Amino acid sequence: MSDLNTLESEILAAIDAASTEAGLEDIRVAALGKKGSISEQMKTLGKMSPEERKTMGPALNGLKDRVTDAIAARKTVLAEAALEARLASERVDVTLPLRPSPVESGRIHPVSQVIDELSAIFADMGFAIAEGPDVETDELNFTALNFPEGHPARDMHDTFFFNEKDNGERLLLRTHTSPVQIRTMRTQEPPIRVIIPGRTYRCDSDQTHTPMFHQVEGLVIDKGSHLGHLKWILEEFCKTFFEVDDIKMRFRPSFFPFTEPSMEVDIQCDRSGAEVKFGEGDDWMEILGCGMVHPNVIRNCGLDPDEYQGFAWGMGIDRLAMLKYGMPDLRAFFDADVRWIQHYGFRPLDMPTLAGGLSS
Ligand code: 2U9
Repeated sequence: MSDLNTLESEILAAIDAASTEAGLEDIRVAALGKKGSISEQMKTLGKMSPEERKTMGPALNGLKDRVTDAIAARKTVLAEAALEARLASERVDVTLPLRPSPVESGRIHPVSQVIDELSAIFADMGFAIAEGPDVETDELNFTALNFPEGHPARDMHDTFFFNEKDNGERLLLRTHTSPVQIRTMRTQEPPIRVIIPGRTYRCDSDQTHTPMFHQVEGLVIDKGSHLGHLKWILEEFCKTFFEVDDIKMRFRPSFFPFTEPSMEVDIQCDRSGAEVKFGEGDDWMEILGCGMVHPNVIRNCGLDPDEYQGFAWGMGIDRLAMLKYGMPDLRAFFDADVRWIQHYGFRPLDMPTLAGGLSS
């Protein structure tokens, strides 16, 4: 029996000293495997007298159980230690600053930033975002929008035309994103609530005009839409975009072929300091144009103006960026000068959201 006690002490000591699961497995095989030290002892039971077996049987089974339990307990300890070591080695501290990488050095262009911001704002109001081609037909860019033949906007000095096609059709670079609203009204059943951000082209170039610029137009077509809805939408947009709690707006009569009545909208600002401030001051800044969609335009899209009505608005995205972020010259937007984008650009991971902040 003392031999068994000695054997047990030796095996339990080896189990406690095991530092790896593989080493523990070797100890298990050496003790409990086919030729293990305890297994060999078990094999002698068959040659013992009944009297001896009465004592040795329970003694050997007890030894086997205690060694088995000790191995299982040590295995759990080693497995937990291995997991802790792995977790420690694979831990990532997400609060560490980004390593200098393209994500860190790249910048989002202010035009892209403003498109993301206004898309988040109007999406929250239930607007879809529609797109269309930059190369448009004369019909979609002018005629369907109630521009009469001979209208000055149709002249070459304002619009970029392509050479006349064999079938007499003249393609052009769209002068506004309005053709996309026409496409939408001709393909989608009302109610319609869309905004169309995109590139537009006009033959113009100075500190505040470039041949290619960006516009966003919005359109609502429904059965009971009215100017009160338009006013609310524009007020909510301006307050959220300029990140002010309140903002005065002024609606002045104007004229556009595609809207009647037409209005130009100014917002309250303070230009007395180095930077223009919005939502305060006694000055005014023109920000957009809008109006009720002209019945002829509704008719040109196959809808009955006695059944459907709506309103639309348009604003310059580049202008919004200049007003909000203070760039002095529109031409620099498109010079692809990396110093300009490093200064005025936005960090790619700072995605504008209403909840998280537009220009955080
Ligand atoms: C449809 C019907 C009506 C879009 C509108 C304006 C007023 C407007 C200018 C603002 C500055 C263009 O970027 S800008 O130069 N736009 O003032 N745009 S209403 O009205 C539409 C559009 C499509 C079918």
